[in-house]
Amino acid sequence: MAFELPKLNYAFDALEPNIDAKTMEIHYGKHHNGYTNNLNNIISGTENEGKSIEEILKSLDLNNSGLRNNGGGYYNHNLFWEIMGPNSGGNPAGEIGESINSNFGSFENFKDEFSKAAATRFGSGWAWLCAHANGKLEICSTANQDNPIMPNGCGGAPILCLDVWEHAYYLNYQNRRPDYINAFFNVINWEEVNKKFLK
Ligand code: MN3
Repeated sequence: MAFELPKLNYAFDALEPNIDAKTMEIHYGKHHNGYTNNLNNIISGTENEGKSIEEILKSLDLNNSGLRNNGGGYYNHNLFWEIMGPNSGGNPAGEIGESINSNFGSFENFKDEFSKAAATRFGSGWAWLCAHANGKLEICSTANQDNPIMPNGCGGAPILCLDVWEHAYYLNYQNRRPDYINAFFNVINWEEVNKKFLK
């Protein structure tokens, strides 16, 4: 079974004005689709064929750059589309809201720390919020298409992520990554993040 580009739960223009339709169309239809196809070609006929993407990435050989970049690209964007949505944003409610308050002091502190991780990631990469088995939340960032479940990651389960590659924002924001990071908070689907947290 080959990996499939997951269906988007909303239209390309659903996240406007925070993320524009053209960026969504290219990001999903070209970039994510490309990672998916490359991943399938790379694992075809290897021991990784038939494994889940999580299994593949947890046991990844970091020297296998093709699998690292495309497997990471596939997994990371799957999560990214899921944790955004229209009519979203605001302050997180439920268990994740309480946990953010107890781990970071307040939602505002969390937002500052997460934004800083995203803004200071040099070049291309991702910012993450991860849940550890003991309930602790951790913010981290990774380069390129690396992620927290790879052998070089923080070891937590990713429940929220932000793509800070230029392809994620350049059409609309050009070099203004901080504006894009701010806008991202308007489209976070906290209900979905809460579901992932409870898992
Ligand atoms: Mn991307």
